[in-house]
Amino acid sequence: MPESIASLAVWLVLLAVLGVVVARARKRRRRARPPARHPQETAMGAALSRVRGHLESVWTRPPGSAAPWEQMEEDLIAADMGVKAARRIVAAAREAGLSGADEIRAVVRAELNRSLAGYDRDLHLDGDPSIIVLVGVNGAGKTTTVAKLAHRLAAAGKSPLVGGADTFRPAADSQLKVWAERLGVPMVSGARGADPASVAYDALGAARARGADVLIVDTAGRLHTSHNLMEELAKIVRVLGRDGDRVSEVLLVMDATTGQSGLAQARRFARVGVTGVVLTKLDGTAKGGVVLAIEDELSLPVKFVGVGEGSGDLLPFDGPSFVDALVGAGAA
Ligand SMILES: Nc1nc2c(ncn2[C@@H]2O[C@H](COP(=O)(O)OP(=O)(O)OP(=O)(O)O)[C@@H](O)[C@H]2O)c(=O)[nH]1
Ligand SMILES: [Mg+2]
Repeated sequence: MPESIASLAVWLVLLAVLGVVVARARKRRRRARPPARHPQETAMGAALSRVRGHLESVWTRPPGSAAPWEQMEEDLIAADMGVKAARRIVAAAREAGLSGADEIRAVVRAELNRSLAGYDRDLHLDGDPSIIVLVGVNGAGKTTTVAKLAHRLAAAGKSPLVGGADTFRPAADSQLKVWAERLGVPMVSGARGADPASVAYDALGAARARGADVLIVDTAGRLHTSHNLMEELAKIVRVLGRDGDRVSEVLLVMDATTGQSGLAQARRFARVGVTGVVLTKLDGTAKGGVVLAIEDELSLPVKFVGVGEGSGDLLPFDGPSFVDALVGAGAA
């Protein structure tokens, strides 16, 4: 039937033309769309929305009204920046004799950037395998952060192995096992009550045997009476270095929702040789300013922040994105 073949051909040509037109329109629309914001900025922005709320009163006060220095200091302290950082920031704006909201914002931005500059925030992975140990008080988010780091490193093409050296808390190893299975990452753990340092050492042996390039060790958080937690952690780090290996990173996991009171606890971990901080639960707090207090008081870099309970909810900490999220993106 030549007639129906001809009409079929016409339809096919029409469809092809339509396809080209639609594709071109889509391309034009894509080009017109503003560039997507960096996901880190938006996640950080969402995580810090409550802290930002504290600062809104400074930016939104009526034009011509006196700069509310005391209120501003209170707001910064309420965001848990610590008295030192809050005073420093207010003094900088005050000394500059500023009154306009935008000028104050620019000075606050510059002061925050200055405070956060100069820290080494890289995750150092040296050694074969590289060794990362996570420490922190109970409930801070260590086990979850082990999983998040494993996920992150695996996504970057590394082959992590996780070691469950929390042999104190009931079900600690099953919590980590669930994560390991979900992420498809190998895990070595010990029986409840086993020596955590031996478990960590076995995990190192397993990592070497399997050719894993990063070992991430989870530890207990609870202070228990028969052992001293700090002794236990120091022993883990010591034993991991027994055969000439070096622990690349000892990351102190801190819960942002505990704000300033977490600092006193954190100081006790100093003797374990902490190299950096992971600040968790930044998504659920108005106290994200504690990053400044941590760096002021502990002289430790915040290397990562946790912004949720999922394996992808760990962001490398970046000073300028944090400042943008806090005071809004803009000049200066
Ligand atoms: N919203 C939110 N929740 C988190 C984050 N990190 C961890 N959590 C939650 O905090 C709770 C405690 O986390 P864990 O990882 O078990 O904490 P831990 O430090 O290992 O606790 P212990 O082993 O008991 O010392 C869990 O419910 C986690 O899902 C985060 O960044 N944001
Ligand atoms: Mg745990």
